[in-house]
Amino acid sequence: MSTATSLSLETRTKAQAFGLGFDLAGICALGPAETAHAFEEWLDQGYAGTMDYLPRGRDKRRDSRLPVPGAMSAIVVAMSYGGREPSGPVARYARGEDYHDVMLERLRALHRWLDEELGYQTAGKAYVDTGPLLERDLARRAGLGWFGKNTNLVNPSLGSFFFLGALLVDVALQPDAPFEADRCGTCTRCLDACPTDAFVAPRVLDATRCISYLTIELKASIPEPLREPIGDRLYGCDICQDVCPYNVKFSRALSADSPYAVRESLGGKDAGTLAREILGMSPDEFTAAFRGSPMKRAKVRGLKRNAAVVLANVGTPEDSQVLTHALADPEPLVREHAAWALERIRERSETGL
Ligand code: B12
Ligand code: SF4
Ligand code: SF4
Repeated sequence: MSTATSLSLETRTKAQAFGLGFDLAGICALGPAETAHAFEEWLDQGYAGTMDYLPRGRDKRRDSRLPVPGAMSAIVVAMSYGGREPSGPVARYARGEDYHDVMLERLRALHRWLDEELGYQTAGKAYVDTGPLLERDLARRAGLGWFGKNTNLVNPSLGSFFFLGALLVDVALQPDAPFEADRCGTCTRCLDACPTDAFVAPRVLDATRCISYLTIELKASIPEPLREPIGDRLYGCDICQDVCPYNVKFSRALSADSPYAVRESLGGKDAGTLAREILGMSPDEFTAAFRGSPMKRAKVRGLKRNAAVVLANVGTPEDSQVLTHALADPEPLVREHAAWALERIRERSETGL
């Protein structure tokens, strides 16, 4: 018997996942989510805000056997998106190619490989934030890490700057041991660092206060009291991960060929430069600049809204021109934020703040 075939299917599957470029891989059995109660309570408190897809998929999220009928196991993977690059106006996860596309393609390749290994077609489906699954719950069960107090899944030797994905299959694979330890200990750095006080308690995030939600998921006006704490963040936020000692110590530098390396349209541009460029973009220019980027999610109107908030916080009276131009934007959302930003810049220049 060759060495390759003497290894278990589970070991070979994980080796194949590493070969496809994933940084962590583990297996868990599907079933009721152990943290279903935390999810339910979170929804009931209204912390999901306008993310209606979360309550819609409630039942399936509670039990991971439901999304794919007949599925028994999940092969859960994680893919690093760096962490050594400087923090900036665009969250690290969104600087390069869209992780949904990159990871789904690789998970589907893993599925095809599994079918070939087994010699028959298995039923299964790949998910990367694309369906009703509590991905962090699955990942902890598959041994990939623990729930940090900032709610992110943290791995002791990779930190938390990684995406999660799962391949659900109708094959009974031997599960890995779940990650039982809580390695946060007495640390509270993430909770203390959040500029919008979005943590209600350790591991409970009021998403409606989170900059990531406000700049990406929220389609409407950003509540005024939260605009200033957004600071220079144009899209997403990394603060509660930047301060985590596990990221400080164990996050990785992106390889030169990583699909998550920063795209040209973002380059090393500072927040003001980017905000000005975005406010001046036509819909076609926006499409060209952000083709294949996760930043498309906010749409041009959402990004212009965010850009106005950023300029309100870091801009100078010289930015009045681009903001005045935005007062004629076809979107009322953009006009409203531009008007507010002009007023803020005027106030700041008067008070010298
Ligand atoms: C909705 C959502 C958001 C919302 C809400 C986030 C949140 N914390 O709930 C918003 C828009 C704010 C958001 C932001 C971000 N997100 Co997001 N998001 C999701 C999504 C689609 C669902 C998460 C969800 O179900 N939330 C509901 C809450 C209740 O669940 P939870 O936060 O996962 O918490 C679980 C545990 O913490 C535990 N738990 C909760 N309370 C308690 C209490 C105790 C005592 C215990 C023991 C456990 C426990 O149970 C919960 C349910 O399993 C997932 C993809 C997916 N399908 O799972 C991505 C996902 C969680 N996001 C991801 C990322 C990368 C981000 C950002 C880093 C992006 C950015 N830089 O801007 C930020 C991080 C902000 C943060 N501190 O969490 C990654 C996280 C990877 C990781 N290492 O954990 C995911 C998995 C997407 C992916 N496929 O990679 N996100
Ligand atoms: S991502 Fe930013 S705003 Fe959201 S909880 Fe973390 S530090 Fe707070
Ligand atoms: S900063 Fe501290 S408390 Fe927060 S996730 Fe990291 S180790 Fe846990």
